[in-house]
Amino acid sequence: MAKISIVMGSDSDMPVMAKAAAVLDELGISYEMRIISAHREPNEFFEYAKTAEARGVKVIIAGAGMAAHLPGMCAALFPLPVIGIPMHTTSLGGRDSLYSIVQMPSGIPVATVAIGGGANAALLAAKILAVSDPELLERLKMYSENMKAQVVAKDARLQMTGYKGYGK
Ligand code: RP5
Repeated sequence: MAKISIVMGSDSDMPVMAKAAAVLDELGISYEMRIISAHREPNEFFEYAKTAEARGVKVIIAGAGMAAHLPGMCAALFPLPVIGIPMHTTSLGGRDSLYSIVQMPSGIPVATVAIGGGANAALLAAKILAVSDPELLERLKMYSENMKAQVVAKDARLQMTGYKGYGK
């Protein structure tokens, strides 16, 4: 049973939402992934969000762009945590998405990550699950250790090569 639901308003959001899925894959967390538009198919959206709890979903990661109502409407209908990912947009640089998602009225929170922040949305969802899952918590600690090791290795390389020989 999927504990996390990844939902996006359009397949144009996929490059960002794929980053969230990749992190969950790496951490061994089951998830469902859906394309559902709150604006273009409101009845299907309502059904999805109203039944998520009964399907066993514990956290929803919702990504949307422009007048991005999908995360907020998930939070209105789903009683557990919702994490919102604002998409970058060409017209307003993603500020439209960010403000639409982050400026929720009191009582209906959406934990909003950075514009295009797919990986952090997945990590936040994993940390929420880890509150009651000690094995997942250990995997998250290992994830952090691996990140640290990568920075240490990069610095060691820089010390060896100097900036001119560092390359990429
Ligand atoms: C939103 O409108 C979607 O989340 C997407 O970011 C944006 C544009 O959708 P498309 O026109 O690319 O389908 O609902």
